[in-house]
Amino acid sequence: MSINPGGPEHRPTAPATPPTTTPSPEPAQAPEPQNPGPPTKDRQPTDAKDAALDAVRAPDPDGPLTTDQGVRVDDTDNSLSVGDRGPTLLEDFHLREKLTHFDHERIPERVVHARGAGAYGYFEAYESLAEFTCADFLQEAGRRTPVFVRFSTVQGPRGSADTVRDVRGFAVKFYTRHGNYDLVGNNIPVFFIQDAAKFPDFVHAVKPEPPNEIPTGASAHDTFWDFCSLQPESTHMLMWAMSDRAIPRSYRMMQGFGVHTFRLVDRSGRGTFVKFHWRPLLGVACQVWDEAQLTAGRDPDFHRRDLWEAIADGDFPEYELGVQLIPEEDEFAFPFDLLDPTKLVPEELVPVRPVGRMVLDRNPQNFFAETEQAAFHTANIVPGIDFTNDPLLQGRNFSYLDTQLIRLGGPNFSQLPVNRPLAEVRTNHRDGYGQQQIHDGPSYSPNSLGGGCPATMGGGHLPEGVFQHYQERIDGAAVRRRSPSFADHYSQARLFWRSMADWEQQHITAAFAFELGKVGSDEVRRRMVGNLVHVDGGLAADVARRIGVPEPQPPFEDAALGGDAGTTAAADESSVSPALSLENLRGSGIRTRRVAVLTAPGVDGDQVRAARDGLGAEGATVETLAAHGGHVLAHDGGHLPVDRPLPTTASVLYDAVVVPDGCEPALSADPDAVRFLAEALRHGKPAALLGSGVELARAGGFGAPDGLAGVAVGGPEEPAGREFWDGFARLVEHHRFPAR
Ligand code: HDE
Repeated sequence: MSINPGGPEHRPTAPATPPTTTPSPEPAQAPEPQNPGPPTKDRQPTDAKDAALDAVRAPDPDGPLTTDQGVRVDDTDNSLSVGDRGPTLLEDFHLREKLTHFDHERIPERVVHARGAGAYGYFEAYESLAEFTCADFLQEAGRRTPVFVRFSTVQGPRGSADTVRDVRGFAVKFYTRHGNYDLVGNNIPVFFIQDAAKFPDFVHAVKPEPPNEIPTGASAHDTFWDFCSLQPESTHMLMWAMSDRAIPRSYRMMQGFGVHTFRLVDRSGRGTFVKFHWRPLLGVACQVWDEAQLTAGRDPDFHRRDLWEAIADGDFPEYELGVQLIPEEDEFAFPFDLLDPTKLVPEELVPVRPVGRMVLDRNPQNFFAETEQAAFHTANIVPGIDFTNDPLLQGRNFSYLDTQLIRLGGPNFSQLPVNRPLAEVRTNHRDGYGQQQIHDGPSYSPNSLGGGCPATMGGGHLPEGVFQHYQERIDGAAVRRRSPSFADHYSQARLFWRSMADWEQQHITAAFAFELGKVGSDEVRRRMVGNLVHVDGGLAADVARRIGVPEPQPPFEDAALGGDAGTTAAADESSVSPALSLENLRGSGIRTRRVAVLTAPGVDGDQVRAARDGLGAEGATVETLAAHGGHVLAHDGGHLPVDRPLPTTASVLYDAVVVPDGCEPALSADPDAVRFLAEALRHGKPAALLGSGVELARAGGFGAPDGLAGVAVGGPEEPAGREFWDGFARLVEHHRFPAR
């Protein structure tokens, strides 16, 4: 047997800090997680939010059909007409109600982040962060707070494919005892623009082009690159968007970031700057570009399905929340502005401190009611958390409320079950579309009638749980201009580039070449190459060559941007940030990795069983594929159950492949099987080839498969015992061998 692990050594992520005490008996507390599967009317609620939702869950109707008014219906299949072949009568109120309701079933999709998937779960604090914040969910080790999370793509409409090259949204709603807190982040720690005023321009540029609404779910088109080439502040984010971060393997395997610098505020009103990070326990894993494109065709719901199935199977996705804490007195200690959302704080300068974990343990019951109607808002903050003057964040604080008004049809969307806080709500707001509450008493303040007005707590020492804005001293003239401290657009783009492994740099170069290769305007392509010169001359030259525009020549001056516009000498040009490389973000173990075993009549049944047992014992999902469904006849006369017929699936839906002995010449004669393995090998996936299994690789054009990184070759005699599968599991753990 030979196992060629290739690539640098695996580095596991740091273990999560375990909670030090037991959960507190708070009302918003969740009992021990269990796999509830899709909710049923009989199961116990998993936490306080789940229990609250129970009150509005409509069970599968059991009993006679009625109208909206509760009138029992005699027939819902035939409309009321004059005779058998005559016109339909207007008095058929059931028909009219049925059609009217149907006609109004759609609401506007989100203007960005329209495509998404949601899940419930809980956040559990590791320790008290009371030294820095009075936020309820961070006060006590073990305290659990229910959450709802929505992951999304940005550019495509609701029905677009999951695996497009795009930023992913990572929005978390914490139902805390002091009200709802929304952390509306992305899987990339910086953004394309610095000021909210540019957001409509940016989105108009990246969305499909107006005349023909093309392309769907893609940024590889003229208007996007036109905008970016003229807006150098987008360069750092472009480096991330062209990296494999923009084609995640799964929502369960991507990081999340709050992006902006926020503020934690303690009981005494003292502020500390904070950057939020989510880190997936399974490690960060991405697809390769060809794989992502093929997946979009084979299973456009790839990420949505993956999340749903993992939760339904009890493999609850888990993420660790980390914070970078920056004392207020260090506000100006960095060579960039903390308020600039195109910059990150390198982890080597300010380490990420783990403060808790989030577990997603419950699928929604109804996509529309819960995931589609979930309304996130950056201004939903709670005591202990506050904003900064990041101009992008300030604009978001207006935009999210505004967008819900049109999307959810009025001001009462907070009363929708998924949005309803667990904390008590008592306001003087009244009326409006879709009002769900029957209010009593006066709705103004102050009042002396009725039960008196809801109390406020202004001034002096505030009791726990009352929000008071951070008292920042602000003094200045009203100006319309970008702060000079935001002018450096390239130092961190260069830092990112320098921090990438060779294969990551190759993928970034190829992605720029792909995207710009699809741009029709020669001027835009040249200008963009000119922009990349400021990141790396070699990158710019490589891209230029591939897309057929003149290569920039050293000393890499860019006329369009005026020399080295926007760079500063302040940044250390030799530093790297290892934390940015995917090499250092791999997970450990193979839990939930999908492994395909290709079989044909005559297959060595012992090897198939050994693969299933060996990899399955480590938590992988192992599936047996054959040309047809049912069973496949093994060499020993046994019948092996087939999980999926080959024509219904594809290698892009798996993480690794096993080809046992005994399947030749059948497999090599089957184009689906040949393609399956060849594609997996091209995409850098681990493969185990046993005995004649190597023939299938040869049939796919891989002449010497045993020399390939990530390929384990075993002899025919080998029923492939523990040692072999342990070794192969380590290859699967490595996930991809992109240098292949
Ligand atoms: Fe958003 N963004 N955004 N955004 N955003 C929306 O709100 C907006 C920005 C993000 O799963 C919209 O409810 C402006 C940064 C996520 O429901 C809208 C600006 C980051 C989601 C909106 C930004 C995000 C949205 C559309 C610049 C990462 C999906 C529907 C000033 C930190 C939330 C909606 C969900 C959604 C506006 C920039 C993340 C229109 C004006 C930066 C994850 O309000």
